[in-house]
Amino acid sequence: MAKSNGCDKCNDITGASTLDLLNQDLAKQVRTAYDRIEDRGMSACLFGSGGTCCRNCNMGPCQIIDGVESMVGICGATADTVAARNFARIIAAGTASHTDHAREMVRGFIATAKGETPHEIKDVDKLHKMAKIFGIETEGRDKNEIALELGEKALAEFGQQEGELAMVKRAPAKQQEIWRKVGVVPRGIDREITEMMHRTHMGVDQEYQNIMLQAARCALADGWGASMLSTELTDIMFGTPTPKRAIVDLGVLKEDHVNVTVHGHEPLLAESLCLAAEDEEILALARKVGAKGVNLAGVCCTGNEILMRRGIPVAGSFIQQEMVLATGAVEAMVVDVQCVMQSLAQVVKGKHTDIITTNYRAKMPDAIHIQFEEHEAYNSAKEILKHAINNFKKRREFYIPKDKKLDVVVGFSHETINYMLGGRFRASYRPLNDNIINGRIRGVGAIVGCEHYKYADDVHFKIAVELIKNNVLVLATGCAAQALGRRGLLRPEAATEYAGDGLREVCEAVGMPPALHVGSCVDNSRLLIALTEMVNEGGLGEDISELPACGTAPLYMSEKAVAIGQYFVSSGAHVIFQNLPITGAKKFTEFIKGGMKEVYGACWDTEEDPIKLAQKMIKAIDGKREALGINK
Ligand code: CUV
Ligand code: SF4
Repeated sequence: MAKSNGCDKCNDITGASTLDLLNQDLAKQVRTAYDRIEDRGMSACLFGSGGTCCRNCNMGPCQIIDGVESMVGICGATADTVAARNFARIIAAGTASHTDHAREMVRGFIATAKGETPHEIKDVDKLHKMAKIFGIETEGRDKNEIALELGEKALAEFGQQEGELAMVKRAPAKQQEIWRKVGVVPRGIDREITEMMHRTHMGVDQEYQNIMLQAARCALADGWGASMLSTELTDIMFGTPTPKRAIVDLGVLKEDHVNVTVHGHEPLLAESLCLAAEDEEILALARKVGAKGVNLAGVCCTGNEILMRRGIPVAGSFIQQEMVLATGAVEAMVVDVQCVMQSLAQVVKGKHTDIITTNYRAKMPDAIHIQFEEHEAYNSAKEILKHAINNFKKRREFYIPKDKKLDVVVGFSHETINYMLGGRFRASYRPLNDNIINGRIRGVGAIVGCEHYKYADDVHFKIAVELIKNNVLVLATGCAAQALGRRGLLRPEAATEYAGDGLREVCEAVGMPPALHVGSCVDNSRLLIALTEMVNEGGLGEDISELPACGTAPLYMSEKAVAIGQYFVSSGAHVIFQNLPITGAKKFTEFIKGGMKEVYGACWDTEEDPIKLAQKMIKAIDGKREALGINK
């Protein structure tokens, strides 16, 4: 890594271990996103950044300047149309990613119900709850039979053409009414994505408000459809997360073990690797090459999935994926889909590490491909691990940062939050609502999404501390949650160290951290349910838009984060990002940041400065408190 790189730049964002690693000779040759941004020598295109570059047809590409008559598109498209189309396509791509992930999970779920995988139906309680939502008879039926019917009904939701997605009716009644009135209830998951792509084709929908109606429907198909299906069925199969201690740090790699890092998103592969890593044959092979065993560690959202359910440590988040490999201590990085940098294969050049792609949908030059077969999950996983074990003896120079391992408490599914606050005998959100009403807790702030190279300081940490200090309970997912973990905010002690008096009191009484790790990106659907339960518990208004709650994905990188943001806004939750690609279109920006509020009771906002962003969140929360008459 280049000298200047890092040290000041990724100092805070990636934590002390990264800094330690960067100072080692072996890491200095590795090139990362931080180096590449410096080497590019040009800044991002203003049209692209502002959302007004259109290449939707071959008369263009057209760069549009708002308000300059000669600078509309060749077809006459205005800045507002182009920015809306681009924004909507980001949402469609994000939704498609969650959808394709969810589809694989549902297929794995069906295979599991049929007894064709090494997994089993673990959470029968949740199975029954979901069966009820999907109108499936449970009385006197075997769990696998129920699961099979649930899986098939879930799979049908992707290709459904008419009607409403089943889980829409989980939302607060008033929210559903709004959606029906404006016509944005998702009909079928794939249909909404396809229609979005069609409507943004050249010469179709050219009214930004109308484009955004479909964008909302598409995003809702993600939040209340694809993502929620993925979360719930994954929970039923692999267990609903419960609180557990774990570690998030580069230092989780082990000198005397075969280190296998799992990176990507779909936990079918990762769960199979977890099972296979305990296999006697695998352990024997590991011992034969002189290792004590196989050490699995997660990266990105796959990391979150196995962290939440199994307490498997996380080696690094998105922006650290190259640094994990820079240690020279990883035998294989096993990847599936999403958020995998193409640079990984270059980072390991000359090292013994293999990048193993495992999914036919996602291959990379210079990586090794071992197809993960879901019907042969266990054997596929063993084959992958055997490959890694063979690399162990080839390990040469390596460096694992030591003694900086940070403890975290994770596993806060919405059921857990329920149980934790409500107690053993009456799991409920009542105590949370009561604490919000009596003012001990000011409100709820969600910090979700990715990280990227752009900001030197730890944006997530600063926002979280500002919120916690002001008695806002933080719920976190994705790489943002890992970032908070690296900075110590996912420990119960953090309440004593950082929280305002009211929040501290509540956290100390229950023994919970002031920032709760709720899961991966698809698990943002847990937040939709948590918010809904708060509404249903009473005392805080009739729908999500009345709750003292606000969300942010400050360092968003992925298109998925925009889809998530939009489904929160369309569900009534105010969302603030650091920036959005809309600035080149004035009326569209006004609509996104204001007009949308009249439709959904919530809108988007942007703020670059992390502290000011947090203060905006607090202001939004206070506004809701005021309206509820509880802002004493
Ligand atoms: Ni799905 S989407 S960088 S791994 S959170 Fe991490 Fe989370 Fe963003 Fe990707
Ligand atoms: Fe240009 Fe219109 Fe074609 Fe877009 S659709 S590239 S604005 S001509």
